[in-house]
Amino acid sequence: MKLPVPAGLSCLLLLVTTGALPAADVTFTVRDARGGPVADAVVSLHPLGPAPAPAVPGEAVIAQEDKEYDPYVTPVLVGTKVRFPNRDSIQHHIYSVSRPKRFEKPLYGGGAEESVVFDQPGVVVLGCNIHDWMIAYVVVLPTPHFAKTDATGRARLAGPGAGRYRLEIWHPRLAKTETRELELSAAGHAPVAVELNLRPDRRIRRAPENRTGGY
Ligand SMILES: [Cu+2]
Repeated sequence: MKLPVPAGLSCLLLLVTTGALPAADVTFTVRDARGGPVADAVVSLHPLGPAPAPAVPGEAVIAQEDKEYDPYVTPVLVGTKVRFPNRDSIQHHIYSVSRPKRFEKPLYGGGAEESVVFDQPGVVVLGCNIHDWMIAYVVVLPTPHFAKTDATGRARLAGPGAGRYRLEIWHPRLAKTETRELELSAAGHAPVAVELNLRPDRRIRRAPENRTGGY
């Protein structure tokens, strides 16, 4: 090799020889048809080979703050408990009519918290009975290998290890989840570039702030 060996590579070689090679990360760049960055896209890897040991679901938080849900999109592993703290001084009323999880958390006030366990895979849309513009998505996945793109359209997924995977890409403005196959080597994968044909943004904008009512 003519080039000097980077410090990271020699470290990698050491790990190979000890058999403790960590799974390499996979990076994604998601753009729309005009080349603009796409935030809030969920990328997930589903093994096509033997099923790995089941992962243990953790917890996630979707706050109600300043009369919005935060975050807008939350990918979780099946079985994850999502907490819904109300950080406003007013009441909200969370509901979902989505098939994977129909539920309702009637009016509860600031400082209070409810929670829901999402036990079926699929996309769950959250609304608020009081504030029409409040919307959030819980993307419930049967795999722990997922990531969400940031404002620059980038996501980094902690590598699940070598093997063949189905890559799924979901976004609120996609008509249908996109899929493709991805073969990961022990060294990971070259950065994956994805272009999405998104539907127009029909998100309801929040009501003006000059209302004098109690909401
Ligand atoms: Cu609300």
